[in-house]
Amino acid sequence: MMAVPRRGGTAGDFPTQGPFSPELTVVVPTYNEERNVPRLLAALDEALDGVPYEVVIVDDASADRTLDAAAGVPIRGRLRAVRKPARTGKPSSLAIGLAHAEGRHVAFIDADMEYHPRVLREMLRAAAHADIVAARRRDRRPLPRRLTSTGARLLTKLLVPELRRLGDPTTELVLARRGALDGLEGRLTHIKPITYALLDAARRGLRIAEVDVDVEPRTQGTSSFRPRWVLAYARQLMDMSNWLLPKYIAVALAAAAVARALSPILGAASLAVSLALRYAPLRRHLRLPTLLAAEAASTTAKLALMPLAGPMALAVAAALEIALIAALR
Ligand SMILES: Nc1nc2c(ncn2[C@@H]2O[C@H](COP(=O)(O)OP(=O)(O)OP(=O)(O)O)[C@@H](O)[C@H]2O)c(=O)[nH]1
Ligand SMILES: [Mg+2]
Repeated sequence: MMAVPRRGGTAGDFPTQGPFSPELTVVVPTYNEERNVPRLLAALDEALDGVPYEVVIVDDASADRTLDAAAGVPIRGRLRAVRKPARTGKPSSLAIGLAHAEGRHVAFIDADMEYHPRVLREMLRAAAHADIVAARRRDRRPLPRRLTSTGARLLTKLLVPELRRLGDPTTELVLARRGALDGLEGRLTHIKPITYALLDAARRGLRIAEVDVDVEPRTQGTSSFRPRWVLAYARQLMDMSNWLLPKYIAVALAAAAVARALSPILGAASLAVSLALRYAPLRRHLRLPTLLAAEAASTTAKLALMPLAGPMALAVAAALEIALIAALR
């Protein structure tokens, strides 16, 4: 960690005498953002006029002059930077930033100006009545990026009931009371750490508020987005939903095989055995009415479609059952 020396002799308006206790720490992960960081800092400083704040930049061994560019911007808040020796990614950078944050509130914001820092002011206001404030995005980025984003959002709502009531659980911008994030430093390992933080808050019964924000496409520098992040998020989704779907599919297949073997002896009662075999190992994750509704819908679909679609009916019925298991929990 280093305090970034400032050119132009400005010492900042806030850290005058005694310990500096900022109202807000803004954590900014950077990788090759020399063109954006000065714009971001200037916009932050303007947006946070009158708020004692600090910025913690966590730079991942950028190949350009990101940190020098940051040091050249005179701002009123305190600027600190962590220069990591090697690139280990944005999630671990947020965790490092959080560990260094000394503000009463902490915000994470990207350096690329897709979210304009002026929204932080409104989020800080909203934090008076909430533990964590999430930016609900109105997306103006190009269609392919928007589609990935929308897909991730919808799947998250389908698979993670605790996040269903949020408009945008996959947002990349939050502002929280520092205390609401205590203990998260070591657990921000997923590709979308902010979504994980929101889930953690929801599970602990903390108050989550949302504020609308426009997202503009980046105009400077290059995106770090990689298609493999999509796969990494699919994994995170499984994790956040306790791997219910893969578990359910495995258990349902095993139960169906047992019920089939028993059906000559037990007749229709083998259906009850099949249901019991599915419910028993998963009852912590699944309510009985959910299982019964999914089974009823899938059987109806199978019977109705069989004459028209033959074996396809089995696939449709299975997909319906799985979707209902996810949606009704
Ligand atoms: N510390 C650190 N920051 C990173 C890394 N990769 C990206 N970032 C920063 O994380 C923020 C978001 O990265 P972007 O490249 O804009 O990724 P994105 O917003 O998912 O993708 P776009 O939609 O293309 O903008 C920016 O501030 C980047 O500089 C990394 O490996 N380490
Ligand atoms: Mg971006």
